[in-house]
Amino acid sequence: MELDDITISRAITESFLKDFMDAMEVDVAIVGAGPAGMTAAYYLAKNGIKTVIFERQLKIGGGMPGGGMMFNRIVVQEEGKKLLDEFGVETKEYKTGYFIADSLEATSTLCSKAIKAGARIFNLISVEDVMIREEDRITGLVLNWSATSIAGLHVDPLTIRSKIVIDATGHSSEVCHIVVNKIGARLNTKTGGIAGEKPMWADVAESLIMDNTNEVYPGLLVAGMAANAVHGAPRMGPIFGGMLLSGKKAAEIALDALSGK
Ligand code: 48F
Repeated sequence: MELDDITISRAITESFLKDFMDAMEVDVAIVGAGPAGMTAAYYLAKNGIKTVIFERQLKIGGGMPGGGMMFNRIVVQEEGKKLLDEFGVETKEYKTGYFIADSLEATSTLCSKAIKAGARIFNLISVEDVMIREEDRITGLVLNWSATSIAGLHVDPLTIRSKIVIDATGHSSEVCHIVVNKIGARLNTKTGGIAGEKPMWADVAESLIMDNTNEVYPGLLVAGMAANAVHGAPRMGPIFGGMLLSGKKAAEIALDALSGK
């Protein structure tokens, strides 16, 4: 068979645009394809929820593939290991209660599980704003190609509608910052603002993250490191159980909200 370059170009363009158009009205839009965002996407999609992730970078995984200081391994505790077992990621016990996994296997498996469950991941797209409608509810996201801001181009964005948004942007908790900075909103945190993350303390950080995974503003949930950053809890470094469990919890909160519970 003789290959036609234009057919290849048409296949890519048509297929991408079909999926992108479909992503313009979703149940849950997740910002950030790190471990928390991809775990949330997996559990949502598995439950039949129309889910999309927008990721700024070319690569997926956020801080996971880099492991600890570029040593591409992650550590999880017993609870996190259970999720890695469910995903089919191999772990080895290092010492009692400390399990080690290959960060590339964990990242690629999570991504594959989320996509195969039905979630769509769009990389190279940055969320630069939110859409707010009646009753001050977050109702969607404003997107632009990451390349436009990298190149400093003045290009207007496009918008998608979503019943629920999850801020899974990690340390920067960017969606929450947009909401606070642009509309001076009070978040569902102790201070009403973004408390900011505290210095590294894995034990405390991992124990607080589940409580910190919540709805911080109508229609806006926080998951992963963004949850600790917004609520003023410590960072935890290369232990990833909390990221996975927080992503799962965010999915459960969204599922309850979508079913009217
Ligand atoms: O940072 P990230 O991995 O967040 P996470 O899922 O996990 C945190 C850990 O990696 C680690 C840690 C705990 O062990 O402390 O840092 O909470 O992934 C966040 C993703 O969000 C993307 C960013 O590129 C990264 O891949 N992101 C951030 N802001 C935006 C964004 C944005 N405005 N639009 C699109 N993507």
